[in-house]
Amino acid sequence: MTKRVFSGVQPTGNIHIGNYLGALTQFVRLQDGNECVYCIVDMHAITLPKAPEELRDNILDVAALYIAVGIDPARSIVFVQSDVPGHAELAWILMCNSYTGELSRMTQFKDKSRGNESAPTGLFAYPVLMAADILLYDSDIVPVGNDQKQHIELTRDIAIRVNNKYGSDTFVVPEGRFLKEGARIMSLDDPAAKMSKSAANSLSRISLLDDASKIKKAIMRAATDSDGEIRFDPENKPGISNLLTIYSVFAGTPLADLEKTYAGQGYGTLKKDLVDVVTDALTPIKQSYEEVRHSEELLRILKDGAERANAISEQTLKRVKERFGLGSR
Ligand code: AQP
Repeated sequence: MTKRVFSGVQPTGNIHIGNYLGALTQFVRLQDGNECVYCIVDMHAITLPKAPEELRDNILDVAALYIAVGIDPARSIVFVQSDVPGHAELAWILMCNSYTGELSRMTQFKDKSRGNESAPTGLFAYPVLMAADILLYDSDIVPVGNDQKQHIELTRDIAIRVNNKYGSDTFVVPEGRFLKEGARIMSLDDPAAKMSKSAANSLSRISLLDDASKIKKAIMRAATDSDGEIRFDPENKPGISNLLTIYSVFAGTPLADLEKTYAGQGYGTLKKDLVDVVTDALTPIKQSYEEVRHSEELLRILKDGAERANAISEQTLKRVKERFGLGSR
């Protein structure tokens, strides 16, 4: 039976190779044999302050990058979250079925609110909006990076809780889909932290739209250790292991083969080759992005995607509201 796939990316800056390797490569592959719904989750992007013009640009950048990496709008639904009002509506219903205790345990909330006496309520409720995004489309599979594991578990908990109360077929209970390799690409300047769009140091990441000189600078300056041995050992050698992972996934070369190829060679040689591997992989993506980013076609894709997403969303909300006894009829 055809499965429904749902996932999204926040328009909080340019998509980086962590987003790409952990999530987007899965989005593309899962189009074969599944019904896919891919969202640009702009309402998540305003949980922290964001300039309106920048947000609007970022939304279209993410949409263009979706198409550029190989998401096919003829097969998959591609749309912007705020164009479908059902997300906010279902989020409220789910908020009434989730608890402050479980939300306080979310590590992403703890990280993003650290150092602030008071955080926006939306930042706290972010995982409930994410649960609504997923449950709204009766999604079976949610391809994401490892950092989203806790949020997927919470989504499942909420779905099961509601099903127990209002009927076992109120929601489809989704499953997260995580890759073995690439599910957590680490920051280039600090391999203890994950690569992130919003980290202050732009050399901590490689964005899909970076030019060759930025890619070179970021990789050549990437933090490593001082023992000089090229070995995959994330615990003791996180910097080199991160570079080997990026190399392995982009080139399609097993880690063990890379270890053999580079045995006895310096970190500089590995880094120089990795610059070429990443630059070659990103060049065609950048070209496709340029072709589509300012086209009328992109706006048409998003309009059509919103219509298709709305049609599914309305059906789910009708069912859920009936179960909850909401509305006048
Ligand atoms: N470093 C990463 N390695 C692998 N996968 C990653 N993802 C994020 N970072 C990595 C996955 O990319 C998808 C989209 O992420 P998102 O836009 O929802 O936001 P995020 O997880 O909060 O990612 P960022 O890049 O760190 O954004 P900011 O800085 O805005 O918080 C998700 O599937 C995510 O798991």
